[in-house]
Amino acid sequence: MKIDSVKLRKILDSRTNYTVEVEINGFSGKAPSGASTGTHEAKCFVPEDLEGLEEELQQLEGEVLNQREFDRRLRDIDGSDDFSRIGAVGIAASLAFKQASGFDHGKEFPLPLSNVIGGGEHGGNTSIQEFLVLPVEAETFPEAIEINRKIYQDLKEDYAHRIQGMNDEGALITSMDDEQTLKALKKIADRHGARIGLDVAASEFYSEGKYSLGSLRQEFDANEQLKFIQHLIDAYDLVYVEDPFDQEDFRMHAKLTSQNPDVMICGDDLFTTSRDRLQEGVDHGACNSLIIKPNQIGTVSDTEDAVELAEEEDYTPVISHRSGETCDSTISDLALEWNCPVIKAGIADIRIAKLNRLLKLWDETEDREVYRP
Ligand code: 2PG
Ligand code: MG
Repeated sequence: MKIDSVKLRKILDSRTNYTVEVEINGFSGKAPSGASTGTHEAKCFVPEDLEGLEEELQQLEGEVLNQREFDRRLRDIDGSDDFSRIGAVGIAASLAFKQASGFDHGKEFPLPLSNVIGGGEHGGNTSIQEFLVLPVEAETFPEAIEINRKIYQDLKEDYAHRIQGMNDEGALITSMDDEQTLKALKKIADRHGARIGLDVAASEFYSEGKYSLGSLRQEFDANEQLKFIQHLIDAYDLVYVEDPFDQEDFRMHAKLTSQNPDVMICGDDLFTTSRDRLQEGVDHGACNSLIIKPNQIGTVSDTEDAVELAEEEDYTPVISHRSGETCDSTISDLALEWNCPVIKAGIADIRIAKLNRLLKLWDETEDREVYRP
């Protein structure tokens, strides 16, 4: 694709922090940001000299490049391994380039995995970061959205007396602890034929060999944490567990995976959308699923490399928003292009941009189907 124009600007994100928008040939890409970030993630900050960087990127005007070549040039301009010079400009530019060059949509739609109650780094009283629902019985994408919407609405009605607000991802903050939350959610999820998932985000409460679950007043070593997670899987029939252990602990992730071959055990902070980290996971037998976040690795083509390895190794790719978001919905298009069976994108606030994009694509696609686990 020929690059005719490049523009950069500072815009607001869902946390009222600044982030970066890049426009290429009039197509926009906006950088999201994480709160519970993995140590191996690409850097994602707003660089001070945006005007200077705009001039640098405008040097590319007139060139004809494909996505991989463009992403390579971004890395050359940045000059570091992890975008520590140009920060959020990298992913915003890469997404804008993808938007400008277009998508090759498939026909299999992802199931929405929706965060309905939250805690941890995103705000809330539970130690576990996200209590998610997966509408496993949905036969269409709109039906899947309807199930998750009803669960969220039912929670608001049935537990009105326990709800204290909404967190960074639009998930409900309640006065319940982790197990009370699971009990409450199980009742409602069962009513709608959905199953429950968790993003434990365990690195956020791990230090020096101990997992400190403040809300349950418990401190576990790695084996006790394994027992605790196994208890939650069994007691609440969990379908999905993300980051149950520290981000460097491939071995414990492997143990849990071998104990639960039918549960999606997913690595987020563990893999950081890196093909190399995923390969390490494959070698250890750690997890059978991975989170796909383009800004975690820094470009669209590096993200695609991780998706490709996931496909080869039979790991389920779960494409995902960040807790700091914009109305950019590129991940919805990428989910269809890359056949991701699941999209983790919240159910409320600005996150609806991604869901509404998929509703529109559903409407416009013939012979479409939604993923059935
Ligand atoms: C996660 C994400 C998105 P953050 O941990 O999976 O839910 O949160 O963007 O804060 O890393
Ligand atoms: Mg996570």
